[in-house]
Amino acid sequence: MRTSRMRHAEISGAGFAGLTTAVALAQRGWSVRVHERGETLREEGAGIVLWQNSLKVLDALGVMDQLMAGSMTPPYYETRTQNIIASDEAFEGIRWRTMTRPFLHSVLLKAARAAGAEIIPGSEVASATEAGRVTLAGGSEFDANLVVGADGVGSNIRNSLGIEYQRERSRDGISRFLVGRRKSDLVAIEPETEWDNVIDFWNLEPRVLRVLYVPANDNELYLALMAPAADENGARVPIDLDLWTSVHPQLTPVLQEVARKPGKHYGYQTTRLSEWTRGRVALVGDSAHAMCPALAQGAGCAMVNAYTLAQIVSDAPDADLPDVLAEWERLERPYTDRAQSRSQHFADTRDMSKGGQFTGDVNETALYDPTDLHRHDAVRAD
Ligand code: FAD
Ligand code: 5PR
Repeated sequence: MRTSRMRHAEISGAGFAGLTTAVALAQRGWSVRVHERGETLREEGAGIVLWQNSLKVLDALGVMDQLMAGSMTPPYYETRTQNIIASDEAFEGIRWRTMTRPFLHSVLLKAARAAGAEIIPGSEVASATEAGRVTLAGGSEFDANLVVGADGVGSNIRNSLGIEYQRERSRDGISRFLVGRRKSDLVAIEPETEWDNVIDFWNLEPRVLRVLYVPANDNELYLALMAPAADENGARVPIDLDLWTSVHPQLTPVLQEVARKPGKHYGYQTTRLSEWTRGRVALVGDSAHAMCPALAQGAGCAMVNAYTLAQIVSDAPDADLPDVLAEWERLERPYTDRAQSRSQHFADTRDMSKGGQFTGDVNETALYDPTDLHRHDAVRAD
């Protein structure tokens, strides 16, 4: 129930960014309405990896038990180049989970509803003003204390406010599939590799055709097939089965299942905005910071920023909200900027094929704890 003292948020987009914002705000006493352009509330797409930074958010939202029940932590994250093991990473001290995207979406959707958020499918937001008014494609208008543009890389909210951005495209792209695990169909690979691992199969010579093999739960397997966008056969969906099995024969049974599926080859891109906030509007997720998938942190950063946004606005009086949003960007954005740059670097150089990439500053994003109230003490003191 909305009371006069309750602050109200209008959110555009029920993806991972919008739903995380909705849960975190509603749990802090906001009235929340989420507009989702799609006619149904579900997540397209295949699998996802979450690291400690976003798992801390899910802990704080109180959904970790549910998440654990439908996700897994593979024993190793292995990199193979031309079928020779380049590294085997167990991530001592860093939590990580693999799962399907529809599963993560269902966990967040349920939590948003339980927290009292109203979620409206088939509702497209056309524009927003810095004073906090959103206009739907059908013409209805709503006023809010806070407007959140969680409407993805093509963000209407961002574009209607005239926020400028640069976009960089990378040469490679990826097609993503969910198939059955079928572990017993896969021949043992040498030396002694378990099919429960994440295995990043890089093939660079004579042609760049990479398969990222990610077990998502007991029954489902996420496969990401990477090829340069300019390679017509490599990037084709449905896939060219003969081509992919000639390079990755040990994956034949799962590639046969992939070959029966429709899909789309996605180009990588990085977008950098002049600002993430304008007046009472904040952008979060791919609308603000689309990144290459190399670090598997696009959704992770989206969830972290959604959570810290909800936290900072809830702690501040309404009159200060525009300033508080600017402060949120000042404090949180540098971490995301660095994640974008590192991810783009790996995408541009294909250096992940060397293995051993998860060291030193590369792990900054994964190790970031958005629930630590002292995390910015040094920055604030500046
Ligand atoms: P989106 O998921 O795009 O959601 C936006 C939502 O808004 C959609 O539901 C859309 O229908 C809705 N919408 C759009 N416009 C409007 C409108 N005008 N009105 C109302 N609703 C609207 N990240 C990870 O953390 N780990 C990974 O392993 C990982 N793997 C990836 C692999 C690939 C190949 C790619 C391309 C990305 C990967 N990412 C990964 C990144 C991750 O998918 C995205 O960063 C994340 O999904 C962004 O979430 P979002 O909610 O900001 O945007
Ligand atoms: N990690 C993950 C992923 O899905 C991709 C990459 C890395 C989990 C691609 O989809 O390097 O592109 C990558």
